[in-house]
Amino acid sequence: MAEAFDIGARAKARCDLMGAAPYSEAEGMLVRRFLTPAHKAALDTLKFWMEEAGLAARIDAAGNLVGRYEGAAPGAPALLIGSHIDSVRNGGRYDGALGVTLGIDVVEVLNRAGRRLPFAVEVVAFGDEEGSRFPASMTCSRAVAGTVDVQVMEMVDGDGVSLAEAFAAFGLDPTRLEEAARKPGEVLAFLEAHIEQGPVLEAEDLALGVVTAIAAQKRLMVRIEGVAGHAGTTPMALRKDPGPAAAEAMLALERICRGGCDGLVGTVGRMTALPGAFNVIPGAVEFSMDIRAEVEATRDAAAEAITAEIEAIAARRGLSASVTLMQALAASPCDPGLTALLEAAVAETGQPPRRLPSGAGHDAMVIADLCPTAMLFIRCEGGISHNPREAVTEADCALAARAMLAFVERLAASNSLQRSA
Ligand code: HGY
Ligand code: MN
Ligand code: MN
Repeated sequence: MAEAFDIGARAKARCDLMGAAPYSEAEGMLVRRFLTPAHKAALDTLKFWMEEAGLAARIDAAGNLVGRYEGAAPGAPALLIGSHIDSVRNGGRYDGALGVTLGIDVVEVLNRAGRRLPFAVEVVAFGDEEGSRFPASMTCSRAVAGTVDVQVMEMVDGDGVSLAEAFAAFGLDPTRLEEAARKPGEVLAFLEAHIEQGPVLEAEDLALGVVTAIAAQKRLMVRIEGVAGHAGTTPMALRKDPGPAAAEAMLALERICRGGCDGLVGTVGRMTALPGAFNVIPGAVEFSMDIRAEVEATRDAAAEAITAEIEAIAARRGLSASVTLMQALAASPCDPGLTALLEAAVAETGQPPRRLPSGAGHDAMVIADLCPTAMLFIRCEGGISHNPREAVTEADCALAARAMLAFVERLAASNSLQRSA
């Protein structure tokens, strides 16, 4: 097939370009949160690249950028290819974005060859996967899957701006969120390419991996309340200080997860002492807990155990505590038929098709409610992610794009999906 650009390498270069202003909200680091000017800049540029590649691009009702490349017959169901375009604070350039730019490369190769498939291909840049602005994550893929609750519009960001207000400021109608939902018959399958964000592929000297399943996750917010007081005059024995209670709770979470199975992990990624001053004993401490495991029952048992421990710690110290569930995402197995196609596609690039589970969450776990999914992992340096040191090679990105193209062709040649439908 004729190619007049460096497939994969160009996708990487595009992520590099989007790693700085105006595609980032902050100088010297990448922060691209949902519905910010940096998000808008990324959508404008991606839309330009999509149109250049032969996709007809639109912003859907949830703020996702969707580019469509028609199949042999107009209006055919679509293979969705994509990932998210938002980032965590001081994140890496490839987490999410690479899955979008690779999708554009794949379509451009098809388009330049005049290749039309028995299905349409749509490249999607989901707006919010990380939940780095509002407390819940994957709002945009949930909207596409038709599983989002319109109450999300009431969530507020750190500045007190509601999701509804952010939608309106971005030029979107918050009352129309549900219109982003796709009908099952419109969508054939979803393919997400993503950096591994872990060290397995590098350790085995492999460029690509095929994901078997995505781990279940829960997000909880904890608030421990005591009595604010003067840091100099209140003797240690007479304090009601939630700070040390929060420290005990963190240690308890670590102990519970270290002793667990099924890839159980627990993280306190955000902690705030209120009101927050050198010379004030905090009146309250709030912190987040992110708990994941490949098996939902294991995750849930850990969440119950830490909740009971936090209540006991607070009671012993004369404090009060509340644990609020912010979000629960079910474990998501990838589709066996598509996974087999993806394995064959990876093998076609000369890479052994290594299967592995994903501890990270991905849009695919939510889109699985809409259609069968497959996920391709790309090796990243040192397994490092959610960090500006995230790195991939051009050669690995080129292999990923070729595996994606091979997958598309194998899907076109196969009628296994229709048979199993
Ligand atoms: O949190 C996650 O696993 C993903 O990176 N959003
Ligand atoms: Mn991420
Ligand atoms: Mn990601």
